[in-house]
Amino acid sequence: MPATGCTSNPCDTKGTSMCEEQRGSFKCTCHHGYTGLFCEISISHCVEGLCHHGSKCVNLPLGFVCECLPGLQGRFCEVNIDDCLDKPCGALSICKDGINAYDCFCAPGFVGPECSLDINECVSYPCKNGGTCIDQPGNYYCRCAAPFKGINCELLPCEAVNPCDNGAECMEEADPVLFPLGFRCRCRQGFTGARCEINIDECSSNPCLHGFCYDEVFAVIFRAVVLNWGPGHTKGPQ
Ligand SMILES: [Ca+2]
Ligand SMILES: [Ca+2]
Repeated sequence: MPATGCTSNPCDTKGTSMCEEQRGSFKCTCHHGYTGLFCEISISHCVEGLCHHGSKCVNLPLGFVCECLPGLQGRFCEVNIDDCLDKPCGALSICKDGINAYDCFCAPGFVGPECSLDINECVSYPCKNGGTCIDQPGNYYCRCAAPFKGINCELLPCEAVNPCDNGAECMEEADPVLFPLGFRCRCRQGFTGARCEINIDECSSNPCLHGFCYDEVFAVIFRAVVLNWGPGHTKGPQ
């Protein structure tokens, strides 16, 4: 039986602002956000995907509100709060931001969910030839026994970095008293010093009698400039 008049309260109480009598019938005047003959239909402002990242959309008579999941903010929950801001993975490791979460990609030498655990590399005895292993954050250090060198004390002195200058030959020496560094340098002609780093000045003895002396790299070379060529003068070697 159709409703007649407003006396039977035909209009939806939530969506209706006023009921008008209309000659044996009625007219429901709706609040904003409601429609239908009885103002019983709520107009939905929420459409699929309006609130980001799966946050809940709550329909209101005059609009909507997004109830953001943790880690999100903004009117549409579109802002992903940076969970890596406080460097939870440590300064050396890489932090990848998630939603109210983060993933850590640990730098070499560290493990754990937040890369806070230092690997003790010394348990695998990386130092060779009697070297002492010292564990360090994210790394380790080998204190080598003489004469070995290298990151893992795996090299003889001459194998590490040639310690002799000017093309000198490096020779391993086993006597730790005479050669505490474990090597000596056999210098090329014209050089001296423990590492052959000194270029001998062959001109210092003034070998050129009547000319200029040029100190060169490998030998004494006399370049005499004969000023007075004649009897009584000796021509120097050229
Ligand atoms: Ca985040
Ligand atoms: Ca370590």
